[in-house]
Amino acid sequence: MTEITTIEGDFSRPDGRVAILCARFNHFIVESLKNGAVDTLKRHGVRESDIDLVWVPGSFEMPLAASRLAASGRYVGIVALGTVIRGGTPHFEYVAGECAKGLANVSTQYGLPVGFGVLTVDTIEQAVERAGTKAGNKGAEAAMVLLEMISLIERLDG
Ligand code: INI
Repeated sequence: MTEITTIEGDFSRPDGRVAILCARFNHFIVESLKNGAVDTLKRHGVRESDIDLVWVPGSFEMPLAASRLAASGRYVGIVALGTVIRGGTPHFEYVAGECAKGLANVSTQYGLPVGFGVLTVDTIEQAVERAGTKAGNKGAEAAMVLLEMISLIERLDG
């Protein structure tokens, strides 16, 4: 009987630089997501000197900046952090949709892992809950996912 080969990533220190891409809109939430992501990367051995922090005005602008970061070839992965809060108009759908779709496109187009830590919530309270309070820190979670995906991609390529 043949054995099943399992291939999966772990959370070991990546061999290269990581970009944290942050949207300034709803800054007080994104700052907490960023702190969670930095803390997670450092706890897994990533040096501060191997982290670049890039700010864009809003989540809508993230895909373009991410594509430039990916095209530079300088990074093994990107953590994308933003907060889109639903208002009374359809604006939310456009910003959140384009952000998610654009980041997914960058990831597949460049073959570069992107940790998606963009909150899409109905209320500020839901955002606070996911930025280091009772529902954890989605920035930290996105950084963990990034580490696992960087490791997995290395193994798939190797
Ligand atoms: N950008 C966000 O990151 N979050 C939001 O909640 C948000 N809302 O609600 O408007 C938002 N809008 C700005 C948008 O990302 C662009 O910066 C803007 O439209 C200029 O291109």
